[in-house]
Amino acid sequence: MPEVNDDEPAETSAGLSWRRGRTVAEVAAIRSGREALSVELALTIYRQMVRTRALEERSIKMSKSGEAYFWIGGPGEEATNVCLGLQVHKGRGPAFDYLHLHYRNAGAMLAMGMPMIDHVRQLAMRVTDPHSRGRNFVGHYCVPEWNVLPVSSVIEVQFAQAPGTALMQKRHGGEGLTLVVGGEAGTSEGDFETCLNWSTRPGYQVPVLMVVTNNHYGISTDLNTIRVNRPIADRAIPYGIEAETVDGNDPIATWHAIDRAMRYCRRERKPFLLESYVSRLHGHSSSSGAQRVWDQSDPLALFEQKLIDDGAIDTQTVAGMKAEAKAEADAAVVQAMTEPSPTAEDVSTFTYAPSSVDAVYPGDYTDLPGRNRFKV
Ligand SMILES: Cc1ncc(C[n+]2csc(CCOP(=O)(O)OP(=O)(O)O)c2C)c(N)n1
Repeated sequence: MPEVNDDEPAETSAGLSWRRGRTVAEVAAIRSGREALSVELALTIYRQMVRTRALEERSIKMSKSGEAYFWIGGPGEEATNVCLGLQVHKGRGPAFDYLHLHYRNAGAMLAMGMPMIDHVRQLAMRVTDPHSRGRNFVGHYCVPEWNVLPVSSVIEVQFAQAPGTALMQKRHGGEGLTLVVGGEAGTSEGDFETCLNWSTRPGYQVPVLMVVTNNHYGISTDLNTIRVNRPIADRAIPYGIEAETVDGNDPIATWHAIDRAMRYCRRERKPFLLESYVSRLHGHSSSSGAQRVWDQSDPLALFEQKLIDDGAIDTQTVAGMKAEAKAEADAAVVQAMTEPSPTAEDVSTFTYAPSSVDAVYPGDYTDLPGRNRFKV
């Protein structure tokens, strides 16, 4: 299984082409405190962060221009998302990781290899949207081939579901883990406690990696008004769960924190809680205006400056990479807007998966329950 998900060929990337003209031998690694990443990996992460930001900014523009009616996403969470997506073991079935995501995880999905256009198709509500056929909110991904379970708008339910896939993985054997992601406000819901509890039952500890992206706000509610001033990660203590906090705006620290947490879950077959402190650079969603917030740290700008200062990249290459990402996002929008919308006829299509053991809806269920039964 690949250690890093990076499906695109390196030679098509403006981010790597600059090396043809110069050597990076003198820049051995990019450091943050005691931790470091190879230049190669740091540039891969940076490029995926640039692509994610370009997609998010284009998505916000779509919501403001009327090409889409609602936006929610993760500008400010790129470092955490990309480091997650690159380290997921993607595939179908219990040998691979299961993902119960949040609605701010575009960066993780792009890093795993999702084409930008599939995000745009959902945002623009096109029937070509492979996640929901144009029926769900943006960022509500579903990819059976990669064990990405449908994202729920109802926050935190993913935390109640996660121990289920993890239990199945533990029974199956191997190193597959279950990744579940959610915001800090959602941890006030009982579903979060359910995850802590059901992942630690005596004799049934399961490999769930809980990632809480703490952006300090639940829509407009300040975290300090709803919780004692303690890390969410401390909630692991009474359950005996291993936990860590990390500066989610620092991709180097975040990469290693995720690496440690994933190794622990894969090998020990036990849960881990990682709290990642992130920024919220465009407010909650388009419903609150999605204006750029300027008083929060920008993980992309910070990492970019570090790479430049350390001599790993130059400003010209940065500009090229950004232009390439913007063009990729623009092309995705142009293409998606030519594609058809869903029709009334397929409202009920794919409501339930076919099931040979379902007595109520056997076979391929494609209609509403009892629709014809009560017709006179
Ligand atoms: C069960 C439930 N309650 C309330 C909402 C409305 N709601 C949508 S997003 C949100 C805030 C969630 O905040 P947080 O968990 O910190 O995640 P963030 O959006 O900040 O990433 C709320 C309350 C919801 N979707 N589901």
